[in-house]
Amino acid sequence: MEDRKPLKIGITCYPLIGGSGILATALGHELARRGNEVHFFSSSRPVRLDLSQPRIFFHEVVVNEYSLFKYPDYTLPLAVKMAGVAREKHLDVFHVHYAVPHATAAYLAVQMLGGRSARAPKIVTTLHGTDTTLLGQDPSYREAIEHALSESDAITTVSESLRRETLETFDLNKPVEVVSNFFIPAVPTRSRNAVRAELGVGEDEFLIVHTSNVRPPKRIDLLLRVFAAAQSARLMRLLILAGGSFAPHMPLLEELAITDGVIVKENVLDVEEYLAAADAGLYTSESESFGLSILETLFHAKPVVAFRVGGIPEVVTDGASGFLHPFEDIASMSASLRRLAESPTLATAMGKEGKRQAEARFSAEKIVPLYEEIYDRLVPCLKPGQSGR
Ligand code: GMT
Repeated sequence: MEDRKPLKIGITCYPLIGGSGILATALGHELARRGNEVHFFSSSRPVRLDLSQPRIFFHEVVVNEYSLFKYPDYTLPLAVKMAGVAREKHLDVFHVHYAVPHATAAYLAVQMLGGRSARAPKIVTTLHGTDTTLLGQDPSYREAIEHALSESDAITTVSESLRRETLETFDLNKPVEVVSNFFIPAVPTRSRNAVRAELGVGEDEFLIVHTSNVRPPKRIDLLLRVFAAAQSARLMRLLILAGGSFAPHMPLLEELAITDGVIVKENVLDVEEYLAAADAGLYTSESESFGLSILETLFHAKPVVAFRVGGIPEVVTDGASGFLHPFEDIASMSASLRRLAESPTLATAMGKEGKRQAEARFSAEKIVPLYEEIYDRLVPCLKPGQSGR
């Protein structure tokens, strides 16, 4: 870290609740802490971005709603903003998180700067999941994503599973590298008892936590059905930290008669104190390239019960840090929850093992240098005495 030349890096991401924006923000913070200058591009300040940190800058992309346009355009103002800042600040790298439309905007920005040359920023595109698994299959997007990836100088995915899917989906002219997600847990500001008191959950109750954007791939229907089937001698509660409206799922809560057991909190930005106050995590996604929320749960020493889909088996070790089950196997999943609820010793031991594995494999110290190595490989070396472009 000490003997490398700090770089000027432009990070483009979505600003609101979503794994790719959260990861991009944490990466920017770490890169700046390590001496790099980091410029964020987004339509509003990413929710977790701390602008008081040295070497962090934010460039808002303003979308004009011209009356001629039926749909506002974001890609062109983003590209123009990226080109303008790169020109003025001499950026070395554009690191875009989530291909659509960020990788295309980066390509356009480089074209506006005169095309690929030693002076234009290098483009690193990190695929996060649905940009490959959903949009990559959509005929209206596939070719544009493939083009932007082919014009990127490096492509990364957040798991081996997403790498395989990317290679199956797109015809690419360069390798796809895996750089896993990472997480830095915050120190909770409230005690477990204080958080449980706020939720109305007793110390002896088994508190299961689920945190997600509650969009269709998260399969909230299965989440509720697993919880409904899991009731045991020990009182169980399910806390859902929803990064969006939970209203569409309320009828199923009532149909399953679990309204009293389920606590829903919408648009919670600071999920960590709730993770720390829980006893286990439950995730029922039908596809998940990595599962950043799952990693956050492991970092708070809670065992995770999930389906064996996508990149989740790269994050959770079945039988050690949690239990993985075939997709839609509600009965075996609810049995695992009961097992954890009825054996606090097992739940604590698995939680500790999950935290140990998460720290060993997905810490910032381990992952962030992997991105720096990619940047350093792409950016032309300066001669001694030169400070930057
Ligand atoms: O979960 C989402 O739909 C949001 C999406 C995103 O790009 O913000 O999440 C994806 O990226 C996360 C960060 O890399 C991954 O942890 C999630 O697994 C991934 N989601 C899916 O693959 C469905």
